[in-house]
Amino acid sequence: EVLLYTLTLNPAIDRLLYLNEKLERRKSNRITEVSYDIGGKGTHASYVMSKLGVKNLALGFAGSQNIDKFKQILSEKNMEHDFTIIDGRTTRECYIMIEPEQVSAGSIMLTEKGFHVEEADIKRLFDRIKARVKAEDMVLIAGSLPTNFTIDNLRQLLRILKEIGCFIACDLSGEAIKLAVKMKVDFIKPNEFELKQLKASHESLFDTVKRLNQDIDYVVTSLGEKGSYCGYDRKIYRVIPPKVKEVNDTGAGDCFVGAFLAGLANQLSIEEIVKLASGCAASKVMNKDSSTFDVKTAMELKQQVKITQL
Ligand code: TA6
Repeated sequence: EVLLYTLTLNPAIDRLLYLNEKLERRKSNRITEVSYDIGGKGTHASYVMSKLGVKNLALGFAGSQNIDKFKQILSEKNMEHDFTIIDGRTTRECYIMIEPEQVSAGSIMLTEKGFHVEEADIKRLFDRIKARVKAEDMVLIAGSLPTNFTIDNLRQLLRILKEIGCFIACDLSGEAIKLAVKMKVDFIKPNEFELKQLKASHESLFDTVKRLNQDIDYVVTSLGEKGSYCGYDRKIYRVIPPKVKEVNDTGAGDCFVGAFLAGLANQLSIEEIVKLASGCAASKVMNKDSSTFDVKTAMELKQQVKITQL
């Protein structure tokens, strides 16, 4: 049986701040409600997988100082996890400001940079991965890296996974995504900005997806209003998601990735996978916090996703 692992190296506790009006400078902006959610991209993907009934385990680092709060959120979300606890450190908080939907142009995210990890902590995590992950499994590495987790550390991690021979998915940015491309992982999800960083000067973004797809089986990217593109098996699919009432867009991309990998683990066709992922992400943006989506709504929205092969 395939087991999915998500690896969130720099997780967060999201503090959701709901405002009663549009955020304005030089003014007291009143918060009407505060709530907490799990943060960090791999954890969100795990939540989606669990809700879709796909067996998975959330791995990564977590600070000992606020571990109870962190674990409480994970258990409220019915997520299985085995985080490597870093003694004396605190898992970061990310602040998500959500304006009323009538005036909002998208949520505002303020993200702490996160804790420092020692070489010994990194080794403990890597040993845990070596002991658990098997060749038939799938591993998603998602989100930012702790400040002192270097590109060399990431290279070591990718080498370990390559040696195991599992499916490697990466939702990374900057130098990290460049390395993932160089090491020919199996799945990447660059956003438009990241795709521009990966593009050669003379290339169109579309040609970049095509080129990346020669070495990377799945290249999924969102190009804003143009919808998203999914490159698989030398074919590029354009995906138009259903229109929904947006309440909070935070975490929609993470939700897409989690559902996409869940679909892959369940051996769905590429069209079904893309529809499932778009349906789940569309349901996510209708929800207030940064992870929640509704399976039933997602299944309805899935039917409205439009896919064309380019
Ligand atoms: O994508 C949403 C989210 O996972 C939030 O929950 C927030 O914690 C943030 O992204 C973290 O992103 P980062 O790139 O800093 O790891």
